[in-house]
Amino acid sequence: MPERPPVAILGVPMDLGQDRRGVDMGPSAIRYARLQPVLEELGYRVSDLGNVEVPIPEVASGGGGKAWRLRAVREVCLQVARRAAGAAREGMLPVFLGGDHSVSIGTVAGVRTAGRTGVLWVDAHADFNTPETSPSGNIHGMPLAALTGRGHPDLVGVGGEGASVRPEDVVLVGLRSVDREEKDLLREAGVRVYTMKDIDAYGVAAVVRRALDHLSPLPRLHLSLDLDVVDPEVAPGVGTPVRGGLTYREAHLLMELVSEAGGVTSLDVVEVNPILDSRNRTAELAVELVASLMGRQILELPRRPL
Ligand code: Z70
Ligand code: MN
Ligand code: MN
Ligand code: MN
Repeated sequence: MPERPPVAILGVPMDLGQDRRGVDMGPSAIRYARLQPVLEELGYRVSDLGNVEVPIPEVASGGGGKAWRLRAVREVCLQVARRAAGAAREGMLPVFLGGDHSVSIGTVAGVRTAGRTGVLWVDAHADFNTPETSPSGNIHGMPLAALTGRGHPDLVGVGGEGASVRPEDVVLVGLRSVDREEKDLLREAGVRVYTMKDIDAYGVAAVVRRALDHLSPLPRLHLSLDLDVVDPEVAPGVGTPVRGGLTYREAHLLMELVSEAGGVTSLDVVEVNPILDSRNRTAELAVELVASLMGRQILELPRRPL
């Protein structure tokens, strides 16, 4: 991967994976916060591929039993996967703008067709429910389970035959809200988890180093950034706020350290809800965090490690 691969922005204005309106406006809010010019100032060539077409909840087809609007979510994710696969195979670095986190069933299924993909899932939640374990029936609580081959066959099947990612290629960071049966699934799957407690105890730097030591041998790295990982006092514009999240500086440091270690080959920015936000703060934070991930530094000087 060259140092500054061309970037492709793809919006997925989907709010079907949960039941609060507004997250469908995430792509607009993030574009309004100047994502493209900020990346261009960092030296990237950027094409905005526009949005994938998404039905509104009023007309979206259901059919999932204990997974709301399953049919419509699957259709959207199939489109997303097709676009994601195209961008990744052309050597572009796709940046996907959600939408709720169910969009990642499509993004990861697509990019992994270009090579075995490690997934760094940065989120207050584990998103590891199946329709059977989910207390809500909301598909945005299921994407990581589906990607590792668990849950409804129509979601697992977005990635074609078999699972999109191996559980041992997944690391979760920032968790602080996990459902009871979801915990059992996480344990059985054997994915790596660093909770907020681990961050409190060892610091972001140690956690990121461990996570990347584990994932960096793989040819591709996908970062899935759910803005609700950041503390709601800093990032209020999310559908499912949970106290005790990353501070402003911890969130930036996480991105800066991933960047320093060689960066990512694809990225999701999800769960920004402008209706619940205050003056687009959360979208602006999202763009800042992407900038830190994509190489923005406080000081561009050669530095000596401590
Ligand atoms: C809960 C559920 C969730 C994101 C909330 C919440 C899941 N575990 N995921 N926000 N991104 O309903 O499954
Ligand atoms: Mn999530
Ligand atoms: Mn979340
Ligand atoms: Mn949410």
